[in-house]
Parts: sequence; C-alpha cells; structure tokens
Amino acid sequence: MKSILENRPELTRRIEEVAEVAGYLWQKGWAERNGGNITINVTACVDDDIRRMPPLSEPIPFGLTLPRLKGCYFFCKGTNRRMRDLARRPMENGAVIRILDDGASYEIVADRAVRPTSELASHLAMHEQMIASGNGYTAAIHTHPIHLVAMSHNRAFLGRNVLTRLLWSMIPETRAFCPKGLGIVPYAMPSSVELARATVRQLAEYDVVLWEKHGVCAVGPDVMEAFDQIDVLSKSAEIYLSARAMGFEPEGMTDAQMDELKEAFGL
Ligand code: 2HA
Ligand code: ZN
Repeated sequence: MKSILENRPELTRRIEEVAEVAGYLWQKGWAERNGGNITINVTACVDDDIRRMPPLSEPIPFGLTLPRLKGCYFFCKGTNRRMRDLARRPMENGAVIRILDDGASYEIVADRAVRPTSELASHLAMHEQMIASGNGYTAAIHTHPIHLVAMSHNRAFLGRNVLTRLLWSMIPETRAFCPKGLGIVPYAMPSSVELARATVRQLAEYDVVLWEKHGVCAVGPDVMEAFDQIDVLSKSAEIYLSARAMGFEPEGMTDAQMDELKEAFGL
C-alpha cells in the first residue's frame, strides 16, 4: 500500500515529530492505554494530489461548526489507539482527515480508515482558535500528566492564576518558557462540546490549560514546542510535590524575583 508520506519530505518530517512526541508522552507515564491525543494542522504540506484523494470514509460530523477549518487537513491520532503505538507506527495509529465545506464534518483521506481521537471537537476548536488569532500555531496536544492532574484535585489551586504563580515560583525556567501560565477548565465530560468550548475560551489567554481531574491541553507552533510547555509546568509540579513529600511547603521564588525575570526575558 502506498503511503501519503511517500515523496513528501515535509509532511513526513511533521508526522515523525508527532511520533517522537508520542514516545515522550508514553515514557513520561502520561499516556496510559489510549490516553491523550495529538493533532497537527498539515494544510501547508498538502498538494493537489492530496486534495484529489478520494475519501476512505463517509462524511462524519464532529459536533461543532468551525468555518475557518473548511478545506484544512489534519493528522490526528486514532481513537482508542495507544500513544506508544503512535510513536512506532504513526500511519497505522493515526490518519489524515479533510474538513468538508460545511465546516462541521470531515472525511478520512489517508493512509487507512482510522477514526480520529475522541477529543476531536476540542482539538478542532483549538485549531480554529489558532487560525483566528493568526498566531501561526499548528499543533495541539492533550495528555494526562500525573502531577498536574493530582494538583487539579485541590480546589484551592483552581482559582484564577493560583497554580500559574505557584508553578512559576518553583524554578525560573517555568516562567521563562511558559510565560502565559496555565489556564483552568472546570471538570466537564471527556469528549464533550462543552469541554471544547471551555478550552477555547481559556486559550485566548493561555497556551496550556488544565482540565480539572483529567489532563492538560497545550498548543504551539509545532508539536515539540507544545510538548515543552507541558514539560516545564510538569517539572514545577514535581518540584512542588517533592518538597511536600519531604515534609515542608516550598518557599517559592518571591514576586520580586519573578518580576526581575519578566524584565530580563522580556516576557
Ligand atoms: O483519547 O485522553 O480524553 C483518550 C483521552 C480522552
Ligand atoms: Zn484525556
């Protein structure tokens, strides 16, 4: 069987990058069973031959109407597929989809009829928002980072920017490399349109959002940068929890130290 990746080095590179990050999510312990999902907007890598490719599925509605996505193409992890399998065999555990002209449904175009992630509504809503904002972002990741999810079980952390300030204060790099901080999305049913809408509202302000008692979503210019943001926040969460496990509340950097950082890095 001919793969869509054949003779398409840029598309291949982008999907190899997804596979690399999928491996990291598994190694981190953030991707049990089929947990988490990755989507990337690959429209810029699409040529006329791809545009002419016949669909491998019926049109499938995704539950929202997102007019900016008309004619866009996405590579999506498959629903019920394992992240660790996506890492080794991306085209068997994910698929390229085409958004149809109604902006409300998609069809699968390659390589196989693998149905996209159960969180497709949230992912596509995030992509629509990224296009609307003109930020040039192309990647969205949802994963289940242990320490951040644990922290979301404490109501005291869920106030606006409470966790952001706490996590920033654990190590200077977190503020430097996650300058917008961490948005909070109150618990909502996985895969729901309600969850998608609440996620997008937070993304107007943040590049990473915490889904209460579930996981995080991050967006970025590419999948590696989206991953890095989750990784630095998660590092801070681990430092906080290590200190607590040693029996003390960590002091945290002072507001003055963090402001100094803001100026030095032009954040
Ligand atoms: O894809 O993580 O939230 C499995 C999930 C759903
Ligand atoms: Zn999830």
